[in-house]
Amino acid sequence: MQCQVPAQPEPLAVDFRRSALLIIDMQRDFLEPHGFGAALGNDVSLLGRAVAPCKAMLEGARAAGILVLHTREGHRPDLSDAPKTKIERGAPERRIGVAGPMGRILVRGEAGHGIIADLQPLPSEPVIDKPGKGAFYQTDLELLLRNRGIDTLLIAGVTTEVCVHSTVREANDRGFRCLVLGDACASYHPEFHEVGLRMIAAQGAIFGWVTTTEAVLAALSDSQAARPAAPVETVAEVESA
Ligand code: TIU
Repeated sequence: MQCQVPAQPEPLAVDFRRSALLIIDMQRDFLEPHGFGAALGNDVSLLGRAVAPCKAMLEGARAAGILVLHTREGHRPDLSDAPKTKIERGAPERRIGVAGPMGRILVRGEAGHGIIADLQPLPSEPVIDKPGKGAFYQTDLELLLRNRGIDTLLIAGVTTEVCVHSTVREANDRGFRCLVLGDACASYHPEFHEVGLRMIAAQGAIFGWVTTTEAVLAALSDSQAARPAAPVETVAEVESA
């Protein structure tokens, strides 16, 4: 059933049965002190504002039976999947692979690479480990979505102008409709967050649509209320069975 979700630049008709929630890189390395985000010189506390909206959307999606996928940016312990140009960025003592307070920075299996406690994936929810900023680059995300008949992505996570943007652009080019939950995304640079969201919705939704968690949850609730009740067997049908 199609449901209108208020959004920029215009309302979007969404069929929640063909939609998935994609939560991008809500990892300790980006949100907590001493991880990769901090190593790059950022104030990681600025990302905290996205946690409550992400959690509300996660709970709403789970309750409605919407497919939820999580992504994590990070690399193999031997860093063989990390381009030299990515490793060599930033101060030498705080680069990818270097030991930090939460383990080796942005390395799979280390504490900092994990998803924050508030948004822990359920065992049934796919976790996409990605070596790049975009979630489609060198991952099986597209295969998982196509096999489930998904055509619309509800997108949340960090950071707005980096991994969220890269993923929205990749998804848009692959024919997925992206509905970005602006309040469930965040950036170390509030101005980049604002402009990043505007860039997505500009030019008649050049990359996608931008909305709020509240608007999606309200539309989801409406769509469930409007769902036709299961057919009730008549007495005649029961007796003839
Ligand atoms: N630095 C920054 O803003 N972001 C990243 O490096 N990765 C993600 O956005 N996940």
